[in-house]
Amino acid sequence: MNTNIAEHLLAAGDPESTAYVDADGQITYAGLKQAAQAYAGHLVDAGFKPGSNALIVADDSIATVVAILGVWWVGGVPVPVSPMLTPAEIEFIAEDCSAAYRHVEGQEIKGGEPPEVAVQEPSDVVLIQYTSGSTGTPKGVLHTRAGIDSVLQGFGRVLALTPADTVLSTAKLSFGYGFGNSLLFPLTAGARTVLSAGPPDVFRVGAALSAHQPTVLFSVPRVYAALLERIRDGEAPGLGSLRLAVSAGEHLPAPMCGEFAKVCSAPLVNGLGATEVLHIVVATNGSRPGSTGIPVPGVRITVRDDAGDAVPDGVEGRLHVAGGSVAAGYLDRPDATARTFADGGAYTGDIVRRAADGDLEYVCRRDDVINVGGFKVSPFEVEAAARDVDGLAQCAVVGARDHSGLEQAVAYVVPANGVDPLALRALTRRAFKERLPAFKRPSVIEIVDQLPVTSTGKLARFKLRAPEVT
Ligand code: 3SK
Repeated sequence: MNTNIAEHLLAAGDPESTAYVDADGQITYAGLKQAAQAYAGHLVDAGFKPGSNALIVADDSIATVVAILGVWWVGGVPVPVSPMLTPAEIEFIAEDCSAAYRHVEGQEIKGGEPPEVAVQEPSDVVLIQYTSGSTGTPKGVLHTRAGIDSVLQGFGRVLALTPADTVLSTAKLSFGYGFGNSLLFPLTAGARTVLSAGPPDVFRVGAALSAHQPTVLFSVPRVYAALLERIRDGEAPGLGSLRLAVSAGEHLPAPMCGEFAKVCSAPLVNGLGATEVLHIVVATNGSRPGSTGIPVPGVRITVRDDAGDAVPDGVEGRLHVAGGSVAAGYLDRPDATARTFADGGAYTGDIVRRAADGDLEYVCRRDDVINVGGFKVSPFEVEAAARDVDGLAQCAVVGARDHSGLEQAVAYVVPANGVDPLALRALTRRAFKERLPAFKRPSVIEIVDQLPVTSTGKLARFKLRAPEVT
């Protein structure tokens, strides 16, 4: 096995086979290797040193994959970041990881002379992925070379991709789920991957399905819900080419899984993952409505109480993951690292229950984080964006389930005395638009007279979460 992860991934595919397709064209495995080596040469010319971090702020494209592989080739650490984040968020991350180089969207690369491939040891940190916790301050998750191998031997074996597969992921490379889907797994298998830039709306996904006939689709429940709605409306988006569909990022409601099985012969595998454990660590064996699945190879799961002790089957508790894909911790965050990476593994922040047969059932998040289509949103960050809106007395943001069982961010807003509720709603919406990236903005703003409180006078978020959003 090659020690350098880029060399390892680039060695897998048939040199003449197509590795990637994007809106501008396609590239073979041989072409990808050449482009990554040339990018690596450019990095050396630019003074980039092995072990340094390179921020990659770009949507999915062949150029983005080339940049990631080029950084790896010279022993650097790619830090993929979504271009959907605000400039302030991107600056924060650049500083936080002391980025020595930035690759940005549309950047013209003058390839340099191909340099020597760098050695990467199993314990070397080779990838930093940022995740927002309940506070909204992004934390860099440190993944090792060995961690990547573990995930390839873990969920990679469940997928069993082959060179005959064409992969399409609606989750982007800048998110943990998409990084595995569109880069780690298909390259290792020598498969062909379709990269689609722009928001992963159902029409774009439908068009990509029809145009590229993928055999494997990775997506999130809300995109599957939209695809099912189109099918119900008689607008078939072409699921016929699929041999496998994977749903992760957020909880998959049981009826949706059941409905998918009726319209598509491919199984819909439900997976649970987290950036802290690199990718999916629990997955169903085929379509199993209501189930979150069993551990993937190499992963040990326990359900624990607040003290870290295992709870009996049938009792809900914190999901604890142990195995090789557990990250080395957060970058420069010793306290958060100690809280999350504890007891010989990592806590994902999910509450689950295990049945006697080992099957896990998802219950909820343990913290206040809102999961909107796989994007983890801090309610406090959203509330802060509304804080100085004129005429706003109080604001609380929670996740509430809609009619299809998917979580939406809902802002409850209390007007100050005498303020027109409609005008306040418009002002609040504008503040969210100006200050937050689209995926963090509440889809509903409810005007209420007051916010519910507990007996000790604290905000009772659980009372706001209960109603269904229509
Ligand atoms: O759901 C997530 O947050 C996730 C993160 C990384 C990799 C895979 C998944 C599903």
